[in-house]
Amino acid sequence: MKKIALITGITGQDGYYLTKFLFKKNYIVHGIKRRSSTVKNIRLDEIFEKEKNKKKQRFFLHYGDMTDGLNLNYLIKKIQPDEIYNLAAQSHVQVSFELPEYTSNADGLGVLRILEIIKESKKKIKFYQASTSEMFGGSLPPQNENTKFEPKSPYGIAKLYAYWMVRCYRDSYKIHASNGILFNHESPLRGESFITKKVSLFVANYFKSKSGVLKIGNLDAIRDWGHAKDYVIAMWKIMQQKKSDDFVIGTQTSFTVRNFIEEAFKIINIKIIWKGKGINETGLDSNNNKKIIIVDKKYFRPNEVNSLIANITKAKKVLNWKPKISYKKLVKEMVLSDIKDIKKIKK
Ligand code: NAP
Ligand code: G4F
Repeated sequence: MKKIALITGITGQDGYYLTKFLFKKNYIVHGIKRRSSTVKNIRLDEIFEKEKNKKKQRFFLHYGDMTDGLNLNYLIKKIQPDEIYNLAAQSHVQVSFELPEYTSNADGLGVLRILEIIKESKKKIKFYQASTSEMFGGSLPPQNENTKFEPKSPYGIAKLYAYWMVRCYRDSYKIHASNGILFNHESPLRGESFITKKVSLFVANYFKSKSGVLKIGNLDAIRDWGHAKDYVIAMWKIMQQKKSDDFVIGTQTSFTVRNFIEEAFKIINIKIIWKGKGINETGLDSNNNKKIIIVDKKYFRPNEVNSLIANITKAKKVLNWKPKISYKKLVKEMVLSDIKDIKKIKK
């Protein structure tokens, strides 16, 4: 019997990679997507194309929303999944300061809604929650499963609520429910308002046009950046454990936003020269001294998480998981993919 997976947030970055991975493992995949005024799902287009001519359908999409309990109840009862991967979230930290109530509803209460449905289900359904290193917030790195949580954003706090609900339902009702506490992971499919994609897109455009200015926030923030393709394997491995549990997933490497920018420009053979300090800092193209990076207050957050670096000792030991794609490879893949996309549009 093929296993049935239900993925919320299937239209997101991780949804794409997880769907592809679960097909390899012979799953039937159902996904929940939100209604929107456009029909395009750029990330899912490729999967649609490949799946549409298959004799036996193994890919199904349903309208739904994490804020709509009735709908979630209807879908889970109808689909009867073996595993639910809850990837749906308002996932942008800065946006969560502008939409704190909505973020809490979708990212926090949304998880409670699904756990309640699982609790009442006759079928045993396993649950994976997309928890985040953002929950560590102000706690000093390296962070592992025992590090104190000190979230600094409405997003981090909503996710922490969800994290504890998962633990509560696991302990109280013996539900197989796990938290994957994932550190930042990126790919060519990353949303365009996250820093890595914002930079790779700018670099690709600059390569083509030799013009433009990149407006940026905190250059000194430190992140542990991995590749989404590696991280969805960890999600699946967490789900396959006999006993549900919580795991930190990252690379154990760390780089600043400044370093990410330098590394991305290196791909197109440009060295960045930094001038000035703080809000007045700028980045120049060393070939022509053109100012191509400026700091803009608009991108500073009301409260910043300065440094996130994973300690993945437990994941290595229990899951036998470690990342395969290096930081340098990730940056290169993102920049080259954006250059290729620009060329396609120009054709
Ligand atoms: P993403 O690209 O932003 O995707 C989020 C997905 O959630 C999209 O499919 C989005 O739909 C959907 N969504 C948003 N609000 C929803 C709602 N109210 N109801 C139903 N669906 C909703 O995020 P990602 O990078 O793939 O991350 C996946 C999950 O892991 C998220 O929960 C994120 O918070 C968490 N996480 C991510 C990272 C990371 O570095 N990527 C690290 C730790 C944890 P639309 O396409 O319609 O917007
Ligand atoms: O790319 P970011 O927006 O990611 P952030 O805030 O770390 O959150 C991501 O990772 C979390 C896991 O730790 C996820 F849970 C979450 O869903 C999301 O995927 O920003 C990274 C850093 C921040 O310190 C930010 O202040 O880059 C800094 N930054 C500097 N300039 C900027 C910018 N971030 C963005 N988005 N845009 C800027 O212009």
